Amino acid sequence: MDRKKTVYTICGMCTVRCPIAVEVENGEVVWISGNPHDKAMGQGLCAKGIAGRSLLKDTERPLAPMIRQGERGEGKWRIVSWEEALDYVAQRLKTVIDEYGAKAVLYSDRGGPFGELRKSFLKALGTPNYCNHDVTCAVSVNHAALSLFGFGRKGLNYDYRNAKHIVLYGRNMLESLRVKTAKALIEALDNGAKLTYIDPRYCVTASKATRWWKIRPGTDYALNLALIHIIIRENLYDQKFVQNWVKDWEKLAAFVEQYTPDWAEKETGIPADDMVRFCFEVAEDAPHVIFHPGWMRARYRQAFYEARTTYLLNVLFGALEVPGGLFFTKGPKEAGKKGLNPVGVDIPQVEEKRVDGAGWELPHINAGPGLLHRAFEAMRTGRPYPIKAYIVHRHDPLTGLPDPEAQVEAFKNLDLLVVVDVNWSETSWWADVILPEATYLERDDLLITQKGLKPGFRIRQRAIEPIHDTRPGWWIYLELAKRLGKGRHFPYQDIQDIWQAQLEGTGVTVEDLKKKGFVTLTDRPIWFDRENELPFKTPSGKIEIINKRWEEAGIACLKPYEPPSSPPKGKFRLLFGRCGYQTHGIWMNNPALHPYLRENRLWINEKVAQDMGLADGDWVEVANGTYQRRMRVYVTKFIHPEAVFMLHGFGRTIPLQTRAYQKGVADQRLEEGLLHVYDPAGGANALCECFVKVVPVKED
Ligand SMILES: Nc1nc2c(c(=O)[nH]1)N[C@H]1C(S)=C(S)[C@@H](COP(=O)(O)OP(=O)(O)OC[C@H]3O[C@@H](n4cnc5c(=O)[nH]c(N)nc54)[C@H](O)[C@@H]3O)O[C@H]1N2
Ligand SMILES: Nc1nc2c(c(=O)[nH]1)N[C@H]1C(S)=C(S)[C@@H](COP(=O)(O)OP(=O)(O)OC[C@H]3O[C@@H](n4cnc5c(=O)[nH]c(N)nc54)[C@H](O)[C@@H]3O)O[C@H]1N2
Ligand code: SF4
Ligand SMILES: [Mo]
Repeated sequence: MDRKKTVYTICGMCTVRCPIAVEVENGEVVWISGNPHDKAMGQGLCAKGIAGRSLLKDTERPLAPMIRQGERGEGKWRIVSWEEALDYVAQRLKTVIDEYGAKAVLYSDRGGPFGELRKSFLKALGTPNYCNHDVTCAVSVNHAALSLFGFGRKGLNYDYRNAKHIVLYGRNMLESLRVKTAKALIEALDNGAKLTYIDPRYCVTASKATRWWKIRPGTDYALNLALIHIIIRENLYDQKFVQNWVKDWEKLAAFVEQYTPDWAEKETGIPADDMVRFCFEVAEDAPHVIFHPGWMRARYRQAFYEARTTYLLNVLFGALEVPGGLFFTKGPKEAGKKGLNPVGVDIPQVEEKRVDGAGWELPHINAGPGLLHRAFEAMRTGRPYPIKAYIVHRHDPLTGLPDPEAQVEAFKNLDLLVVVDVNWSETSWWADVILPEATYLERDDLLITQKGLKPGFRIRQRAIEPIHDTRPGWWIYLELAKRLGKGRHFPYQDIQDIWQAQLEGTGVTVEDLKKKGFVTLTDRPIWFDRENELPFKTPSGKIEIINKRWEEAGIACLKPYEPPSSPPKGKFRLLFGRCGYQTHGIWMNNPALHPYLRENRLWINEKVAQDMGLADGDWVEVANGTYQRRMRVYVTKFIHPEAVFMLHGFGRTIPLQTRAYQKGVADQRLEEGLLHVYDPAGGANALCECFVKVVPVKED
C-alpha cells in the first residue's frame, strides 16, 4: 500500500457529483478538497463534501447486511453474511417472479449516470418498472423541455459565468449547491451581471440579487405570461431567432394577449411597472441572459406550464447556444469520438407495459423514469397489476415523497422490500433486507460521460478499501444477477472488466482517467451554428409551441392560467427547501454536520406573527391531518404572508440515529393526502399544494 496518495474521484455527499481530490495516508482518508485539475471547480468544497470523512467514521448506520426479524418497522434485525443476504433476496425475488411475473418487481433509485448497470439488471430480470426520484424533483421541468425541444432538460446547460442577467425562480443557487455553478454565479456578479431572484422567501441567493421579487406562491406562471405579453407588445424579442426556430409563434402571441402586467400584478403581487422595466433591462443584455426553469417550482400543479414559459423567455431573447446564455450539451459524438459502450450484453427488450401507465395510459409521460407515486398506487390497489417486490437503491421515498403513512400502507402488500443504502433511511427501517453499500470513498463505480461544451469521461474510484462489511453497488447486482440465472448478460468478474468493456474502442484507458479523474475529448468548446444547425428533436426540427404528444393526450400546451387556491383561514401554504450544510434528510445524523443545525424552525411573516401574538423563537404547533408537532418560529418580514417555510429533512424517526432522532419537524409528514396529487401535464408530485395549521403554544 502507498503510504501517501491522492485519488481523483467524484463526491457523493449529494448528487451533483463535484470532482474531488482525496488525500490518503496509511489507508486513511485525511483530507478531501475540490479537484484542482478541474479549473472551474478549484480546491474549495462545500461543508457536506468535507463531511465525507465524518460519514466514514459514523457508526450509527447499517455496517453489515441485515435481515428483518420482528414486524416491519419494529427495528429488530439479524446481522448476516453477504452470502446469506443475497441468497435470501434472490430466493424471495424468484418466488415473486414465479407467481406474479417479473413485472411484479418495482425498483426505484436516485437516477443519474451511475445507474446503468442497475437498469440493465432490471431489464435482464424482465420488469419494465424502473422509477427514479424525479417525480419529487424536476420531472415537470423535464417534460416541459421535451414538449418544446424534443429533448429533456439536460439537453441544455447554462453559461452563468458569461451571463449579463440571470433570472432565478426559487433556484437558491448559493445554498442549494453545486460548487461550480455557485462559483460561476459569484464570478458573473463580480463582473457586473444582474441577478433577478424570484421567491416568496428571501435567502442567501436573494441577498446577492439586484432585485428580489417576493412573489405570491404558485403564481410564477402568471408572471411569465405577463412577461411574454410585454416582450411581444414592446417588440423586445429576437425576431430572427424566433422566425428561424419557433413553430406556431403566432399562437403564443395571441394566447398571451389577455395576460397583461396589470392583471399579473394582482395575481403575483409584483408591481406591473417593475415587470415592464425588467423586460427592457433584460432586452438590453440579450442574448446573454439566463432564465432558469427552476426545480422547486416543479412542486405545483401548473409546474409544467411555469417551466415551459420560463424556457420560452430564453427563446424569446435568443439566449440559446450563445455565450452567457443556454447551450446545447454535447457528448462524445459531437466531439467526433466514440462514446462509452453499454453495460450488459444481449439483454432482450422488455415488452410488458409499465405499472404506472407512463408511455401508454399517459402517452405524454416519459417511460424512462416513470411516475413513482402512481406505482405506489398500483402497489396499494393491485391495478393494473400487482407489485409484490420493491428494491430501493439510493433513494428514500419515506423522506422524499409526501405522506409516508400512505406509503407504508401500500408497502403492506409487498412480499419483499429491499433497501440498498449507505445510511439509515426512513425507508430502510421498514425493509425486509438491508444491503449496505460501501460509501463513495470506499467504492468504484461505472465510468460516466460528462456532457457539456467540452464532453469527456469521468471516473469514481475508491480512495480506501471498505472499512465495514459493505459492498459496492456493481458487485451487489452482479451477484444477484448470477443467483437469478441472468449472469450470462453480465460477463464481468470485477470492476476492471466493466471499465474495459465501457472503454473498448474509445482510445481512452483507465490509467488515463485515473490520472486526473477525468478525460476531456476535445480541447475547444463545441458550439453549434445557431442560425442553421440547432438540433431540436421535435418532428418539425423547431421549438414547438404546440406539441402533438400533449395535445393528443388531451393536454393543452397553451393552458389558461388558474390561480392557486388561497390558504383556508388559520392555515398557511407550506414551503420548504434546503440549506448549505445538509442534503435533503440524509446527513441529519452526520457527526460533523449535525451540530450546525440540530432542528428546523418555522419561518413566518412578521405581520402575521404579530397578529398571532408570536415573537421570534416562540413555540407553535404545526399540523395537517394526523401529523402535528411543535417547533419554534423564525419571525421575519422576508416571507410572503400566505406561506410558512421550513427546511426539509428533519423529524427523523429512527431511534438508532441518536443525534437526529425526533429533532425538528418533517415537512413530508405534514404533506398528508398529497401522495397522489400531481401535475397532470408534467407528472411531478405537487408537494407545495399543502396547507398547514399553525397554533401558538405556551413553552413547557
Ligand atoms: N417534503 C419535501 N420532499 C422533497 C423535497 C423537499 O425539499 N421537501 N425535496 C425533493 C428533492 S429536490 C429531491 S431530489 C428528493 C430527494 O430524495 P431522494 O431521491 O430520496 O434522494 P436523497 O435524499 O438524495 O437520498 C436518498 C438516500 O440515498 C442514500 N445514499 C446516499 N449516498 C448513497 C450511496 O452512495 N449509495 C447508496 N446506495 N445510497 C446512498 C441516503 O442515505 C438516502 O437514504 O426529495 C424530494 N422530496
Ligand atoms: N446544500 C444542498 N444543495 C443541494 C441539495 C441539498 O439537499 N442540499 N439538493 C440538490 C437537489 S436534488 C436539488 S433539486 C436542488 C434544489 O435547488 P433549489 O430548487 O434551488 O432548492 P431549494 O432550497 O429547495 O429552494 C427552493 C426555493 O423555492 C422557493 N419557492 C417555493 N414556492 C415557490 C414559488 O411558488 N415560486 C418561486 N419562484 N419560488 C418558490 C422556496 O421558498 C425556496 O426558497 O439543490 C441541489 N443542491
Ligand atoms: S455540492 Fe458539496 S456535497 Fe454536493 S457533490 Fe459538491 S462538494 Fe459534494
Ligand atoms: Mo432534487
